[in-house]
Amino acid sequence: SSIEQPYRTAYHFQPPQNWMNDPNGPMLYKGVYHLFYQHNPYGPLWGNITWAHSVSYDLVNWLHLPHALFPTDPFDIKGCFSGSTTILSDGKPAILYTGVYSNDSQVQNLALPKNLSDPFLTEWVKSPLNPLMIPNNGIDPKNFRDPSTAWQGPDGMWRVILGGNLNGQGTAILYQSKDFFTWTRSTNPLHSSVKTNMFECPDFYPVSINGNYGVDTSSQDKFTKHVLKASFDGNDYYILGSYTPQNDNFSAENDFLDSGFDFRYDYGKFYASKTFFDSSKKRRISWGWIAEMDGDANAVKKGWSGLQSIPRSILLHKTGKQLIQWPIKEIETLRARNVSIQEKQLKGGSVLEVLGVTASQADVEVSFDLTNLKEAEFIVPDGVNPRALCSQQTASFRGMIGPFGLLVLASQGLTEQTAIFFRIFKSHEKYIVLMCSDQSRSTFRDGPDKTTYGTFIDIDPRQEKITLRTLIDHSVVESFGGNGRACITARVYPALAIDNQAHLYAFNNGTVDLTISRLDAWNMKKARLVSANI
Ligand code: DQQ
Repeated sequence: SSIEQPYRTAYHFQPPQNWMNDPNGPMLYKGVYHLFYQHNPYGPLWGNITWAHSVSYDLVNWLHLPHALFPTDPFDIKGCFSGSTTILSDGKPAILYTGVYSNDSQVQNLALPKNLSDPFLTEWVKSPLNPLMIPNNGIDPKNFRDPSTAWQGPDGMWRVILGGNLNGQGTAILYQSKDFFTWTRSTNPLHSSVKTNMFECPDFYPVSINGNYGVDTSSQDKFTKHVLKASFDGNDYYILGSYTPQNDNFSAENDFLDSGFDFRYDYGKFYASKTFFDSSKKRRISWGWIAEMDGDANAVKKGWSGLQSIPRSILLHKTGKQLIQWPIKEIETLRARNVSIQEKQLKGGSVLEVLGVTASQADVEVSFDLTNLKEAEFIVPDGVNPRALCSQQTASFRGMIGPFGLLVLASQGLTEQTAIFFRIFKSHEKYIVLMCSDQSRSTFRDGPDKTTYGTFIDIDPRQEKITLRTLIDHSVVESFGGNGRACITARVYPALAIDNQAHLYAFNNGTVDLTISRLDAWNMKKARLVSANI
């Protein structure tokens, strides 16, 4: 079956078949992790949007349950769109989700567990009071969706945001409620942006300043900043700021995409993500949807579409200026045989094969030591688009310091390869680190989108090593550069480099030599994803 399904993943979350998009309502409830997701039960393309439901004890192995919400009522007949869960004051969970009327008008609805003594909360009941929020006063009825997890202010009132088009601006619309049933729209939205006319799947939560732990959405902790994430133009962008619950003022440090502030959870293929607070391990975890890039006809052929990212822990970086993300610890339980390389020189223009690992299903960590920074090429980074720079200067474009990094899902002889690499430049007073994920040679097939991705990372290479962690899983490559300061996820569809025909290399296509201070690669075991027999 792996020959017929070379792109099916081994340790990423996937439904047994058919279409999946946004993660919905992730939560931990009484020791069980829940993940709901946007799903088409009847086919591999978007449609018939239903909330599918899976549960786990470790966020790695999953049990697929019967679907939780079907589009069967007038207030959701055209789809049960995205939404979130909130653990209410009495400890009971509630779903807020978007329903679409037959005329495409969008509203927000509530659903509650049917039986709280069912440990998996299999059945959900839509509230007889639905819909609870309807588009009014300047809101475009077709762009009013995706309620966030709600949070409680010091006054005991619940707050929730949803994404909307308000007078042509992307807006995080704010609602308040005493009892979670009756919701009143606040006069002022939490945030509006002229950079887009719509926010999808907004998320709003505190992150601890100088703390190595996550914070509950309703926390009154003073040593926090707030993150506002919004999905638009195919990316998940975030901004930081300070939030005052007394007047619901979110004072953002900048707007989305202000010059110098292109902050994204991921600079590759990653969308409509959602976080939740894991109270058992005091961490905030994000899930994101990783779509296909191989066209509808091939999705129909293989019978499925869409992955979820490996769940990531999210923290504020010690500079306070950006977030850092890292694959949850539990994923390491899948690590099998380990190959390790230490203090190995990688001469300019050389390639080193990492042998002894199943390179189609692996976890790789590498750190590079650069000694001769003086040779770095000069660049004036202002106004330079890092993604465009990565597509011009691909992995085969010889530089001074770099490109160096990994060649993953590579075929024998390197006809096919996905290159994740760095280049170091110098500008007037500092060094500039560029991270790229180059898919241009990922397959010799013509169909797939082979867009190259890239970003600058705020690292001083004089102070620290350049590190890369890459999770490789058949048709997805998730890379974490600079200890989680920049993430790039890519979908790839190799024709040769599949299963045990895949190879892994470290490479240095710069002129200056460097040293691999350490490289560890692990075969990854298959996660158990099974369907409940109900
Ligand atoms: N997907 C959902 C919407 C959301 C969009 C529909 C984002 O609720 O805005 O499947 O991918």
